[in-house]
Amino acid sequence: MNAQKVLDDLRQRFPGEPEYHQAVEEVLSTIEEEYNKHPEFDKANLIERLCIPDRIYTFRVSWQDDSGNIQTNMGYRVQHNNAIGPYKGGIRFHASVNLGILKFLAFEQTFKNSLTTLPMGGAKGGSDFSPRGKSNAEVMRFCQAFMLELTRNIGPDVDVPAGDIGVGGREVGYMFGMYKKLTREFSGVLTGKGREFGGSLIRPEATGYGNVYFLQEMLKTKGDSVEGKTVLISGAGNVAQYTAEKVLQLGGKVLTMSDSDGYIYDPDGIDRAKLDYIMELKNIYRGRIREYIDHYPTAKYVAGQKPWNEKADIALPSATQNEISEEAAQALVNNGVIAVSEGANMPSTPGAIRVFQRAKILYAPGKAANAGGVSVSGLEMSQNSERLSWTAEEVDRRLHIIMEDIHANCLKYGTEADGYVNYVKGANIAGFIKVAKAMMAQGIV
Ligand code: NDP
Ligand code: 2IT
Repeated sequence: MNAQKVLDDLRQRFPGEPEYHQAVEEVLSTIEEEYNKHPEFDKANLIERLCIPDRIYTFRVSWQDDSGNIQTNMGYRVQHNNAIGPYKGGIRFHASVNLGILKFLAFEQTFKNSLTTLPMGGAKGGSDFSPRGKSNAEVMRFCQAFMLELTRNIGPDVDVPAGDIGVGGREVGYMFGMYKKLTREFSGVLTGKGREFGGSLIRPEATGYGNVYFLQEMLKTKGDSVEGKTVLISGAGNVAQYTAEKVLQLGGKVLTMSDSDGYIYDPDGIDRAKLDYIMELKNIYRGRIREYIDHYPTAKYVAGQKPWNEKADIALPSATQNEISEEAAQALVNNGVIAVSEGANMPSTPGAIRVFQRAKILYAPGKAANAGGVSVSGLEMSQNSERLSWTAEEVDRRLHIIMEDIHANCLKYGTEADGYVNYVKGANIAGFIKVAKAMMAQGIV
């Protein structure tokens, strides 16, 4: 394959989807050499079949708001690839959602899920509906209307959705309820369910914990650890919260958290009590991060900015895609950052990645570092299948092993001649090889 040619062709066939093109470009540029070692791949046009989703469902979602108005949103499910297992991936509810963003996420998910060592294909879905500012009743009606359509396209052995931005335990619960009502079947069709109805222990914590376990593995290669390190975290949602929790448990100091309006910087560190406050603020009251400084006035709130200009040892972006620009990456490097590990999906722009790699700092892409979330989703599927539930210790132990395994695979395929580990290359090649072999074995389908 000629990566540039494939990419030009995809850009032409699918215009107006910059995030999808960005994700594909990153993967193709790193797997090209490995791919071309296998002429049989090209003969089977594996690359196009791997880049273009198996199928995409698009539907209108109509629902009634509390004032009696009828609202419409768009709903999508991108089933990208099921060569190694049922389609699997989250659902995102956010005003910014469009098909190109979901195609990038489903593409990334395919490689990520391959890395987890578990049998899961890649998918992503969502809607341009934003739960922000909506009542519980409105969120429930929307989730029900969304599931009314999606039901036909998913199933415990077909496609198993979960949460992502704007979709947490509350939304998964409402969607699960509607699926159950429509199909009269109690099955493990969604992951991230409540503990009382098949949810796995440690699933809420898994993405954040997993990212910090991955960070620990990277630091270990330098004989270093999280203890005593200062840490910048972006976001204040599910991933950010449990990332902060694990950093604190390991003796790190969390300086920042954020939302789409701005960030807070606490020079004394966000300790356990302060994190409890943030969890209550975000998860129960659904408040804004700026409210933090009303409670902790020694902290500052910076409106309209991201935290990357602050000085710290480690950065853990945990909000959204393209949240670290090339300039922000340069600021982090100038301030002496030693490691960047991505809790979010594709938070670093291509320019930012180049800055990190040129500076030869430890840099882990989301498809490796945030794979803990979907890994525990896979473990939730296993528990649902055997109608048993494992202890928190057991799930955490397995999560730990999976993150170590992903790290080892990155080293295997990403270590360069001078010893620098290119985790992007390592993750992409390791994820690719497994899917490619499965696709080759299954013929042209
Ligand atoms: P949440 O909805 O719980 O939290 C998202 C956080 O990011 C909020 O603080 C939100 O702020 C902020 N945010 C969202 N969109 C934007 C934006 N466009 N600009 C700036 N800030 C934004 O989502 P999660 O914590 O679940 O997801 C965070 C990231 O982690 C995403 O990239 C997701 O794809 C990824 N991820 C999630 C996994 C999971 O299991 N949940 C697994 C693997 C990756 P605000 O409230 O202002 O919108
Ligand atoms: O991006 C992700 O890996 C997720 N949002 C979690 C997907 C899942 O199926 O648990």
